[in-house]
Amino acid sequence: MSLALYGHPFSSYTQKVLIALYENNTPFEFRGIGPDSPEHTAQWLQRWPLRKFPVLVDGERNVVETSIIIEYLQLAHPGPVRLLPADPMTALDVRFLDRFFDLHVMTPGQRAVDGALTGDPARRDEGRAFAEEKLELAYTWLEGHLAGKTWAAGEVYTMADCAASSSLFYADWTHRIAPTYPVLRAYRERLLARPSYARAVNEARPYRPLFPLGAPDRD
Ligand SMILES: N[C@@H](CCC(=O)N[C@@H](CS)C(=O)NCC(=O)O)C(=O)O
Repeated sequence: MSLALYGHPFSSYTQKVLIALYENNTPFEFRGIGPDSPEHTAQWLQRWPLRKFPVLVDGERNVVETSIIIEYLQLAHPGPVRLLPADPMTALDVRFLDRFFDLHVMTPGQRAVDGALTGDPARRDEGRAFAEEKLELAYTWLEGHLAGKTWAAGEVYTMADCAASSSLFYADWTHRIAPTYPVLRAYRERLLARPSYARAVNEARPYRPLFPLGAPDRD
């Protein structure tokens, strides 16, 4: 059964799933959502009226929510890289960390982006202030958690690192990870050097002018 992914190359959650697909070299068709392909937008909305992307399509089946998509890929289209460990307790740690990056890094970052997208300076400032406060809490916790680890859950690359990649990428653009967090900065660099994520970042490069807070000249 052939796979298709509806999403946008510059979207953080789309990238989270692209990383999982690239890690295992899983064949799929990318169906970009945007003004250049209104047919994809219409199909996406029909498949998932809650208007969130990405959406994975496997034959007749629509799979939504990035963590579920990654777990689905491992169940239905497994490859050599296991993103969910076989040991249930280790898998629980991975799921917790995946939730951490989505809820405590991606969500505040999105709030800043959404505020800026309104075009209202007051909402832009409010979104940014919210993000800065929440991201500082997350950065502080991660600095301690990541000490002595290569990847989020230890020595093995997992789904948590897929979630970390794009959330920390855009979080740093929104509220810079200060030099006082050397462990977290080094982890972000390792994520960026991973070929699966480097590929996703390069594919999204042409869209950087879309970042409403202004894309910095790095990464
Ligand atoms: N919890 C969802 C979040 C998906 C999400 O927020 N996607 C963004 C794109 S990065 C989106 O659909 N934005 C459009 C909107 O919120 O209207 C997941 O993990 O798939």
